[in-house]
Amino acid sequence: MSNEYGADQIQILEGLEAVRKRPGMYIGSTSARGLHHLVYEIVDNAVDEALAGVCDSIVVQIHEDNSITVIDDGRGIPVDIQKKAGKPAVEVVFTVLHAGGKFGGGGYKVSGGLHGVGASVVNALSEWLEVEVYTGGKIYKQRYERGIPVSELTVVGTCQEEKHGTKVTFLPDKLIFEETVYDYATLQLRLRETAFLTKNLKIVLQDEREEKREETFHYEGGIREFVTYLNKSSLPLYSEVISCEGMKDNVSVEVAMQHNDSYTENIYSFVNNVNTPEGGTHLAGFRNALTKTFNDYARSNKLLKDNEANLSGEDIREGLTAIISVKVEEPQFEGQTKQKLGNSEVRSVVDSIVSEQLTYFLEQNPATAKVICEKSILAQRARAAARKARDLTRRKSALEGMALPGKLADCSDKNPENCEIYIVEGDSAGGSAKEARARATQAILPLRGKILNVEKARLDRIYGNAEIKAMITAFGTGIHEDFDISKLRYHKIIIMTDADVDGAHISTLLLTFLYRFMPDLIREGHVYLAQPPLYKLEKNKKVWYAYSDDELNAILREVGRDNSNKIQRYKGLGEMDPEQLWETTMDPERRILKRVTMDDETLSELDLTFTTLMGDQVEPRREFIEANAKYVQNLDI
Ligand code: 28G
Repeated sequence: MSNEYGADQIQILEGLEAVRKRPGMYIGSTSARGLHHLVYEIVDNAVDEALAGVCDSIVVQIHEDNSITVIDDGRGIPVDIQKKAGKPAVEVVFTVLHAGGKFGGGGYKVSGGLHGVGASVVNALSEWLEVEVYTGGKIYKQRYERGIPVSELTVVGTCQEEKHGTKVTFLPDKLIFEETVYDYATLQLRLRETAFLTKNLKIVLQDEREEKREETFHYEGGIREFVTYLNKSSLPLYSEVISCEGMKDNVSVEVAMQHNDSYTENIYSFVNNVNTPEGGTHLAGFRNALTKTFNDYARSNKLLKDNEANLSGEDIREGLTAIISVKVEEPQFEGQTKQKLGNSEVRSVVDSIVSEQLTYFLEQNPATAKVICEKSILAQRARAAARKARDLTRRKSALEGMALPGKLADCSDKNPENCEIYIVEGDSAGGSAKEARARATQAILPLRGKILNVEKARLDRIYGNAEIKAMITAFGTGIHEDFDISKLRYHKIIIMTDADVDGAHISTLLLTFLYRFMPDLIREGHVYLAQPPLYKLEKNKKVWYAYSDDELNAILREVGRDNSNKIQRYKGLGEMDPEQLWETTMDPERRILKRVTMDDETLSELDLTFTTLMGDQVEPRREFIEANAKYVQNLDI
């Protein structure tokens, strides 16, 4: 390597240093999230090649040491000397900040999001990185350590003349990242999403670590298949996926949608393959087209009578699963988290393409059109009923003050900061908890049986549900637009359920309710999961409690395993007497609580993962919540 330090070199070193000094500025964070971002950055560059129509397969490998390899069969990053820099273009791509993205040339730049900063940032944050380019029958290779080239770009071998592509391998720097172990499920989710959004692109994910796995994501139907996939846990209302596709003023638009029998709206929008959880002009254009087109159709086909009000957008979107994917050459992102598309021209492009093609679809498919209109009319009526029910409870609470639910055993302390409420499954466990509690600061609200799944019920039923009403009044905050966190009556909301599958299901449903109706409680860290023990072990009048199988085994190793132990496996909270419940699960000095924490980014992403990608499957949902819940032990000490 040359030892001369020109102005260019100095600039490059300064750039690398800036990235290593403030990694968060470039990849968001140095937590697990940032670690996974490194992969997305490299994969995004390969996807750019696919979008340019010159790459149809990407392989991602997780190696045993948690280094990552990404291989594409694109054109290969150019290896010829770039005039301006006097270096191979590939070296420029990996060492010069912001040189990763590609504009123009008929392609779109994928990385339009917050951290779309490319290969040089990944390189700077890697202990080492190796790039190989296959082109013209030769294999070129260069290696970097913490972003600095440690070899020239060299020909290291030959390959078939026709072979072309790029291979990048990197090891995230342990000096930078708090977490350096890759999570298969996280990469799987993202790569599957990318494959859905890029029709015909094949993405292979391989895990070479202990639990070897390999999966291929390849969807010839693109976002149409995405919609089918999202709807697989519920019943579609009609068999076809409706789709629109077009290009106008250099904006490309793809939309796919299908209603299911649920009551929630699941619309996901993307700009240049990047999810926009806050929506923007593309979503606004879609919604406008949808509302207008369905009202026009319903009126002209007499499904809505002259004296009936127009369907609202919400009515039409009830139970709708949709994907909106636009490609824009220079996307502008707005809003606090820069996740909202701002380009105003996109609104009318999406509106006109969807209006025109949806009108045509409805005319061609009158049976389906009728099903959707009828569902929307039902939604309209239910919404009116829900409004009435809500107005009634509002008026009630204004007139009579909050009447607390009868089942609530409230605490005597009136300072919310000191107070906690245990939401307990079942009357018998509720009874034990009422006896066990510290009356001054701990309130108990027993819930009976399975709680309503708010994802599967209309608003009028949700507001009418006794358990949900009890929680809303006990918390004191109100919900939705009435929500006021300053009125929260307990700063800890503790969900206490049996340590079994049913208990896990109930706590998942409760968290779903809180997430949907009072997300700020989770955001602000007020929500906790109690951790009841799984085992009680007695020997020579001494007692141990174990909260996991590992812990039980550790205790057994310590005290010795013999016939004089009487190990008791707790099947439910109800099996514990009040004293045991206090000692193990409720005493602030001794208990373990899990705080459910989610940052804004997780909360907005949650929509896609939580509701639909997991659907009715309780286990993955539970795992997701657990992964986002942090242990808080002996909180008050
Ligand atoms: C495997 C992991 C990640 C990539 C390409 C291909 C080209 C390219 C990448 O160009 C723009 C142009 C020259 C510097 C473009 C090849 C046009 C013609 C490419 C990847 C900037 C970058 N031939 N494949 N970049 N250059 N794959 N995969 O990164 O001046 S990046």
